[in-house]
Amino acid sequence: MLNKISEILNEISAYSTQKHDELESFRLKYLSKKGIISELFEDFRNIPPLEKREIGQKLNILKEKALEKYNSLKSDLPETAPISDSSDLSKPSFPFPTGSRHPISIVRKEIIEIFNRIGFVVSEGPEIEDDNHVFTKLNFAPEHPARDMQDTFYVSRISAEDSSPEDILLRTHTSSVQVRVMEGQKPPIRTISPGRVFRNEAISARAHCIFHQVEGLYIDTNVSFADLKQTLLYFAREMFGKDTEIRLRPSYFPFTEPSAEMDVSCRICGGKGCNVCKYTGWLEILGCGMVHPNVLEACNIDSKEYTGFAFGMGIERLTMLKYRVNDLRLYFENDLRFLEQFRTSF
Ligand code: 2U9
Repeated sequence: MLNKISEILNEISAYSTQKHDELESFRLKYLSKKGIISELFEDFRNIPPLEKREIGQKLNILKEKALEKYNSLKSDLPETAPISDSSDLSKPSFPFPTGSRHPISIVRKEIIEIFNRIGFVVSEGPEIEDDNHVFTKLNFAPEHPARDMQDTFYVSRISAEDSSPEDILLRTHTSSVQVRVMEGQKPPIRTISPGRVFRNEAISARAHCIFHQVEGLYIDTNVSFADLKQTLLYFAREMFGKDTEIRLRPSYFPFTEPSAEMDVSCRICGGKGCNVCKYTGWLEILGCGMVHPNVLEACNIDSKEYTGFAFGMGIERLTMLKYRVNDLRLYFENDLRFLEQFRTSF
């Protein structure tokens, strides 16, 4: 027993570590209830009485030395990150801030879904266009003011004086997309074209040089003004509520004849008159009409066999009416205080 004790004493005095887990192994090996020193104390019971005194003293010294060693190594251990009592590692992490949809995207999606339900399919086309698809085939006279540099952004213009079908420009409406659909497809055609358009306007609360439109086109045999009216009544009621009324006022566009502008009953005052509808009870939301025969013919569609209706609306204006936004510039400024107000589930 005495030999064993001195052997263990040597082991302990030679031992060194700077690692937490190794020191814990040291404690378990020598100092725990099932450790070597406890075992020796167990064996001590069977020692003959005459030897007990000496062996007992040595055993106590061994235990003291082991404890001393353990405490001094522990105090020299490097610091580790404390695990605070309050930290709960099963807690969910901080929520990541998620974005929200832009109000223009929300309203564009709503318009598309309404027309999808009655068979209109989305068509898209280039933002950089030629004069032919934006103006000439849409029955704009050669000297029409919309072609003017003051209204249209030209990328390249062949003649300084006159416009040419090859002039390259930023589209001023998405009707150009529908001209391309008509060129490549035979009726029946039922399509809507959402997209960005560009007009050389001074930026203000009510106008911007970039904005978004949805234009619609329906061409088939026997399409009448009554079809146009009923389609737009359906749209207005889906968009603004089932009690909404519409009215059509005569208007003029080069690409439609007859042409009209459509108002919806003001949903803020229910038609009684308020400052939003300027005390008229009505809000203008879109332009429309029967496709001009010249447009059909320019796109190789026989205007004696086919007729069609078309309509166009500005998404910014519809979004202003729906969410009561009073300054168009808010849509382009990316101010989170504005954008975060439009939370949707899609
Ligand atoms: C083809 C033929 C005709 C589309 C139409 C309007 C009337 C209209 C404006 C509303 C506000 C544009 O954003 S806005 O400035 N649009 O009033 N658009 S009819 O007519 C077409 C389209 C395609 C081939």
